[in-house]
Amino acid sequence: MNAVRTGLIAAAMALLAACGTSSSAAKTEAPPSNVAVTVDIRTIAFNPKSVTVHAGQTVAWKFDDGSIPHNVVGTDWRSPDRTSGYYTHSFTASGTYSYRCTIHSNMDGQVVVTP
Ligand SMILES: [Cu+2]
Repeated sequence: MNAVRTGLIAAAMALLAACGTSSSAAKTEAPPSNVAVTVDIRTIAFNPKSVTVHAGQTVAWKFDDGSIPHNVVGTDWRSPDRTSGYYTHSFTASGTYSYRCTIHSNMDGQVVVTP
């Protein structure tokens, strides 16, 4: 009886430890708040290649291409080279903003900002 109870407590504690680990990992990977659109960076491409948001909104890029590093470079903004996590940029004025990854020559995308 005591052995069963001890076993159950150990199992419960292991479960709690596992939950704690996974929830902190999930927090690290959680998308930033107040994001209108998320662009997935995968297979050496921006997916989708073109997104449309309203002025004042924020776009997030999710680095999701295994060990291949990428960056997001616009005319006056740029992310670090990364293999994981998120980068965000807010667009305040209407227009079409082209951007690219400077590591891969054919890797580009655009953000269309409408009023
Ligand atoms: Cu790239």
